[in-house]
Amino acid sequence: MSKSLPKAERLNIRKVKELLQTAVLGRRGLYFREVTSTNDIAKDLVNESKSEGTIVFSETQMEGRGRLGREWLSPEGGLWFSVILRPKVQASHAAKLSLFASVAVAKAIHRLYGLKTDVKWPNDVLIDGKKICGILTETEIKDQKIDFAVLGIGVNADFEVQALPANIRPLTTTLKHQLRREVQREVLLSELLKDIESYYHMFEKQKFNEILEDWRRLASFLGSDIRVQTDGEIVHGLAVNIDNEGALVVRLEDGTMRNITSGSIVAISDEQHPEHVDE
Ligand code: BT5
Repeated sequence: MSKSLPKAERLNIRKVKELLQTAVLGRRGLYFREVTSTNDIAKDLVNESKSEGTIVFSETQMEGRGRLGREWLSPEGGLWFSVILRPKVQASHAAKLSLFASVAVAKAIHRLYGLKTDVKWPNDVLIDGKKICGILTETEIKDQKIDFAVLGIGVNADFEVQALPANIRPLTTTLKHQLRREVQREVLLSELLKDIESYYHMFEKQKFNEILEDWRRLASFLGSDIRVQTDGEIVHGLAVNIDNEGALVVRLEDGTMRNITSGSIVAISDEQHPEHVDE
């Protein structure tokens, strides 16, 4: 349990501060040994002055959340944190928050460890087809603009896959497992914040095409046959692209196109049809 976590295994906040290269993100942070969900704590802080960029970090979460009410398991050694953002951007762009966050995480992990990372619509980062990171973005909309967003980021960092239940292990990986060594979470967190901040600047400046292009480059499932669970049905077809709003575009077997705004990809075939991917 986190209460007995030895000091050497806790996140070293002083080291994170030394390593931090951001202007705003993570300059103010709250550290916990155990919380329900870092997103919940972050949401309570939103209305404090200068909340933008505040991060909430916890060694474990007792009620870590995924999307659509799903559970997010958060053993010790992970990087479980939330970032408060207050972009003055139209609500219609909110879906791009998770997209840019997943690109930032994928790039930082690749740069730090040389591992090949992919993104999977709408909010996952994968290594070898297995989930290394999940993102839960929660937004509040006011007057058709984003009032605040809480980016909840979970990276399976410095623990073994065996710390997770057997049923999700086949679809999951951790950095410790991939690298066969311990991971310095302080370094990882500061690099993640750097990349998230630079993509956040792009988002604020409405450079959406650049964000979407970077996302597409990392989305190796585009061009594959996929199955998507959405609104009580499974959609089967070819993953063609994401549209400018961040919806997944699937070509169905009868040739019609379907833009899916909410759902989860539940299967990706190994066979690629790259000629079908829109450039
Ligand atoms: C996500 O949901 O992937 C979003 C996860 C966001 C977690 C962060 S941690 C900090 C912040 N605080 C929170 O409470 N949440 C955020 P989704 O796409 O719905 O995926 C959830 C599914 O992933 C579950 O149903 C499991 O099958 C699987 N899963 C659960 N824990 C996992 C883990 N640690 N690693 C990989 N897969 C996991």
